[in-house]
Amino acid sequence: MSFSYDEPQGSGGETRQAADGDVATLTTQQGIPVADDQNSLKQGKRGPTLLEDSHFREKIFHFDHERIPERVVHARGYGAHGFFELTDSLADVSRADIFQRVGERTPAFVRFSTVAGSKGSFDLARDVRGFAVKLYTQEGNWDLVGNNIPVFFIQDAIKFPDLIHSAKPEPDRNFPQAQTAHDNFWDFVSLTPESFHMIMWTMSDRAIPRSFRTMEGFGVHTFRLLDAEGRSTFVKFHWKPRQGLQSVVWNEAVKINGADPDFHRRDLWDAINGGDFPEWELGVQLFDDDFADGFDFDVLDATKIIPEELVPVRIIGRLVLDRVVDNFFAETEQVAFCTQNVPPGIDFSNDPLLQGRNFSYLDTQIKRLGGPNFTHIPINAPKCPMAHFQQDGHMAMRNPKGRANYEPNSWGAADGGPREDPARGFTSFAETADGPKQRIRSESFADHYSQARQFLVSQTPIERKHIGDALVFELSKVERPDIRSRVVSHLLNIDATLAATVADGLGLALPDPAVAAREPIADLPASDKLSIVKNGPASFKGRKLGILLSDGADAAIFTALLKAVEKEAAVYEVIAPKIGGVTLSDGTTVSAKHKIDGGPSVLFDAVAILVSADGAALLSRDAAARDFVTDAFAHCKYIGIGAEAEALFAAAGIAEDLDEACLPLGEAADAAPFIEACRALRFWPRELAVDLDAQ
Ligand code: HDE
Repeated sequence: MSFSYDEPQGSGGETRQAADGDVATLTTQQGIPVADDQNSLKQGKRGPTLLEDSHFREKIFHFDHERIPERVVHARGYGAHGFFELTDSLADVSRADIFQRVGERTPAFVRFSTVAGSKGSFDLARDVRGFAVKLYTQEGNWDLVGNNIPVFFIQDAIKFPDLIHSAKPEPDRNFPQAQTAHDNFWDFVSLTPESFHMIMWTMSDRAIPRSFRTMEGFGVHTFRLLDAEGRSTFVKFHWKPRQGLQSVVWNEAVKINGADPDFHRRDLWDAINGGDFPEWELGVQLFDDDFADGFDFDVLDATKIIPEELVPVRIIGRLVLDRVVDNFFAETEQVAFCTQNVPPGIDFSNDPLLQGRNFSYLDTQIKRLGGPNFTHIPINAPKCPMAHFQQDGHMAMRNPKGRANYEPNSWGAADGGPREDPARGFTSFAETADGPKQRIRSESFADHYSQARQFLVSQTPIERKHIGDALVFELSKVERPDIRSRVVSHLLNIDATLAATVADGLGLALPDPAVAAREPIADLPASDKLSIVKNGPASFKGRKLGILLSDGADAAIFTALLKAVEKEAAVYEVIAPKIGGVTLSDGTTVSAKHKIDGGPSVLFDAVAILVSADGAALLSRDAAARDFVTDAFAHCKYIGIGAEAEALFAAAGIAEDLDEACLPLGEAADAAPFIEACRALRFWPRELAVDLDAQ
């Protein structure tokens, strides 16, 4: 045993390690040393257990109370520590302390999540990903609680419970888990046309990211920055991954969820522990009232983006994740993000979704973490000085000393406690707001289709195809034909070809277009930034090669492959018929990370098959080995093929189909060109050859 309770976990502080040989004594929570942790106290050898056994009672009571309610949304998440470093000062537009001094680092904690699934669901659900960042600034915590998609399904927070109820498992049967492919979701969104821009994003490959490391993050709402004079500049926040954008394909996602439900958390854990620290640039889109007034859409409408072509993204810093948590519960589960946590110099806009969120998050944390003192939990505590008169409550850890616990008071500087500071303290933008009290949606929010179309036309052909495929898949799980038809009626207002493809895929007659709340403004120009394929990585760095080996595989080629992988700063894992590993042609042994059926090719970005003739003959008779190559092929991966591997491809029935992304690994000199080719990540033309829907 090597931990103590001296330092609260998640504080970043050192924990006391028992010296070698100096094993700590097991104690109760009260510190009483325990003599026997194997047997409860009984009356006689075979008699009843005694109520008197306080160690047993304490242990079981504590166990019974181990669970806290999971988050009502974003229950499944994974977090890591790091820092934000300012690279370009924003002092010209904001007095926020974090934006003043170039080069200064601010500690950060990030939690990524899926939205709909429960805590134990799988990582590769088709879903939005949460991208919540807590920045421990010197003027208090700033929580930028964003998503990996820059828009949202609804415009007003009052619809959030309905949206989430519709997406979660249906209440009578409690399925399906972690998916929107069911009647209730599509019923709700098809009756809520404002959701159709977001639907284009969630049906795109954005909703099945390859890794948390390869997705963007967005603050979504329009916020304000305030300078020292209280002048306001509107801002939208963007996190751009240095790793480039990358997603998986749907058939792969379905299989990854079975092969490794923890695919995304394992990926983050492995990358950080392997020293490959993921990094995002923080970008801001800054604009003023004139731009907002002249923009085709309302900047307060969270179902709209501001294309980067109209307002460029200015990069002002970088976020690096360089430390995994010490304890999942203490940090990732207990971290409590609140949109209303913004330091002086940042402020809210009137976006009705943001206004609603500012109420919801504090409320939900009090319920989830059991009381108002959740800010005393180390992961939530600010790292700057704090002083206030809030006191008591469950689990109060930090309590004020002295006599004054109110203000104003006349106890003087030493005993009187903290005082307000009008110059330094948080101030809100002095916005004028007037008008009748009413429940109304502004007319300026009414164009639901133009930006949905803009998103679609910004995609490459293969990405467009995936959107059509995803819609057909999801709607094929919807039982009521009238709901399917209603969805297609909205698609007709977005793109006639997409609507026709989806109707055809479902075997459905084309309905009339839905009646639009307002005529779409215009056919907006494509924006390259909206495509994943156009914003991929420049290298294979941080990607994973799966190397399928058999006994007798060529040692020189294997060594050359490892060198090429290392040069690219990529990683590899060996898959073999037996977990004990293989003996290569030169007699060296290589241990395996996976047995073949435990390491299917869906877990890798590219694969190489290095086998002997005997190995190929053996693997040809193995269904998992045949799946390994057919899946890699079907998922458009780059495949390196050793000289003897052909029999396996023949047995898998794809020997005749091999294309230019199936590269020879016949000699050591082939290794480097193969890894260089892998930079493209996928050979998309192949999908058109292997997918019946595309033919
Ligand atoms: Fe959330 N959301 N949300 N949300 N949200 C929560 O807070 C809510 C919305 C987002 O890793 C809850 O602590 C309302 C948009 C993330 O801990 C809850 C509305 C965006 C996370 C809540 C929204 C988000 C949450 C549940 C509509 C992207 C996970 C547990 C107005 C900009 C944070 C919790 C983490 C979590 C409410 C819409 C992002 C109930 C009412 C839009 C990343 O407070």
